[in-house]
Amino acid sequence: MTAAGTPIAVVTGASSGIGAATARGLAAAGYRVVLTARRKDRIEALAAEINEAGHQATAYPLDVTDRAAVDEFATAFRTIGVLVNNAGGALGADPVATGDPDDWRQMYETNVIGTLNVTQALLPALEASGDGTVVILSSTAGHATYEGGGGYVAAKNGARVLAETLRLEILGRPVRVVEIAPGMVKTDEFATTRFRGDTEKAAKVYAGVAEPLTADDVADTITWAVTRPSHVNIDLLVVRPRAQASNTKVHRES
Ligand code: 8X3
Repeated sequence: MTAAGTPIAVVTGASSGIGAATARGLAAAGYRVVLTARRKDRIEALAAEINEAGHQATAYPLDVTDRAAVDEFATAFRTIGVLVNNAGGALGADPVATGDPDDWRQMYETNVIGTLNVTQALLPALEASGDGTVVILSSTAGHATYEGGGGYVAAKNGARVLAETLRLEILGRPVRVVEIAPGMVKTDEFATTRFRGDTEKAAKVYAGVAEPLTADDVADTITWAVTRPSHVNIDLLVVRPRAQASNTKVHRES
């Protein structure tokens, strides 16, 4: 599936936001990127853009929660250099007392089981490369909770634990496990999806914040982490905008 010598980077959730920016960043860094997401038209357009820029990209429509589809996808690769588990997201910001269990279930399914599916399926190819890197996009929500964080915080804690446990278990094998935990990042879809299309509620998340992080800022940290020399494992990188000191302490200019 690749020209000999060009390492492959698989990016999940590559149709928008951090995933799309990471695909662009890794392509520019010399990887042949494989873009996966459910939205075929989006990843095909992005692959075309990357190829037109003189880099290498292919699109593969994939739902990371569909294990059979993920296993089928994995058969296309003998070796892979990098896997970026970015697919995921938040649904709702309700208190624990009234949160919808279906939202909790769905968030666990995408953020944790989706990451588990793709990581399990591609681990042999990552190991076969002799120098693989698994990146897991958790969140600052995976490190501290906040009111209304509920199911999202629980799911991102799951993603963090997956990263930490995998790193322990594959010690001695040629695969690094990198956790990237972004704080407030303003992307086209994260908050709008969380509030089910309510753009007013979504805008409030960033109200008065001079410069939330952008998808490019996070992509930059991911690209930096995976392009360190093989023996350097960036275990965890927490990245927030200067205006955010903690999940609940944000400087807003009125
Ligand atoms: C996004 C950070 O603060 O919305 O992963 O939970 S937050």
